[in-house]
Amino acid sequence: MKITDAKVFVGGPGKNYVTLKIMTDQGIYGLGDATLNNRETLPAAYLQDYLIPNLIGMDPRNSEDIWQFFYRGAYFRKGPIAMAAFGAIDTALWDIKGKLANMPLYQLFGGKSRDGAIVYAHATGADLPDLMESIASYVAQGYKAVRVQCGIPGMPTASYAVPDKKGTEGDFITDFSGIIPKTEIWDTDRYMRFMPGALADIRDRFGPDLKVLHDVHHRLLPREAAAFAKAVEPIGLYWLEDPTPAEDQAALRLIRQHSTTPIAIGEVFNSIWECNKLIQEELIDFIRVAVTYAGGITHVKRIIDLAGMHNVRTGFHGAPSHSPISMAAQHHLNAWAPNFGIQEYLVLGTPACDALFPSDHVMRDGMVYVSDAPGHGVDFDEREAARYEYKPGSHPVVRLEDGTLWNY
Ligand code: KDG
Ligand code: MG
Repeated sequence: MKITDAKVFVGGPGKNYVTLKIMTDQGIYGLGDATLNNRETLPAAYLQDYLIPNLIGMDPRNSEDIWQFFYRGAYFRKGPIAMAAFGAIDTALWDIKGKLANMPLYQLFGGKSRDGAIVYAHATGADLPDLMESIASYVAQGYKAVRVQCGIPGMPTASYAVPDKKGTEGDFITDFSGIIPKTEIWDTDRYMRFMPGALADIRDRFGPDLKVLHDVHHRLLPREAAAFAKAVEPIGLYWLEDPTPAEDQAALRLIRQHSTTPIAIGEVFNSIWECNKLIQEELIDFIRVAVTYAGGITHVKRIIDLAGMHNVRTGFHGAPSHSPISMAAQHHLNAWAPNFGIQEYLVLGTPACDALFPSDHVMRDGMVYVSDAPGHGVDFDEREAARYEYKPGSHPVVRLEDGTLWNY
């Protein structure tokens, strides 16, 4: 069996999804996702210019050897651009393998460990009453877990992932007006004074059963993060995410020494080499990597197995920049993984997205039920794809009030 051709498409409804289609001499094709948010053209170029010319003629069944060929063969290893490109190839090859075996991917991993996988939604508000309404709407839809982000009184601009006006819906992460970023202003003191009380109010209003998650988005220094994790301990968060940037991994020891609040980290990691210490020292409770830019199914499966040995559960990244293809790969891993925790999930199921990526994965009452179709179970409509083109966008940058650049 041989790979005969591969094509890359960039575009989609509301996002620049990078979709890879690998064709074979047996008529079977596989689909992968290399969407690196706001840097989408880079994995697409790596695929087109270097990887696809090497793929032609390879046997698609040898997905492990192909992964090693690209990873070791690049000489310069890792990095989000390369790992997104390898990840898309790997996911497409697993898709082909599933179609050849006439089995859904979860069967190739070891079968189902659960009926459905719990997901969490994003509730957000310009202020606390606005956020309460947003949480209530997700609870009414059956969600059992909600990530909560709130505007901070006195903060000069909206902060991470919240609107500046009440009742606003939308993408507060990517600004499609161009590649020059907008600036958010951050004030740690205001955040530290307000957020623990807001989380306590949310717990009072929604009771003990709702799983409440909160994303600090790398904004605190290690000592502040330890103080914050300690202050919110009585609230019983399901997790506290990215309390401090994880380049400084020793900092996580300080948080652990001061608090038992569960910590989730890893959405910016792209390899096992960035999380092996955190996992082996049991400094985190949830690993947040994504199939999209952590090297695909082959590499993420290694991370899951390492995490399982150290009581670390999965909580894969599922921001709207992951296309339904890599989300489906995660649905299959979530159905199988013995150490599955939770899945971040934003409703992609708009009619336009469903038309571009048809599938029968089901999200109901805050749970995902994985498709039984062979492979990962998501298709790609090339005629629909022709309606979209690449739109430049950017993440905001963050500064302190005195102008100092801070962590987004
Ligand atoms: O591109 C950046 C987003 O993926 C990130 O801001 C989302 O933190 C995020 C999350 O938890 O989904
Ligand atoms: Mg996050």
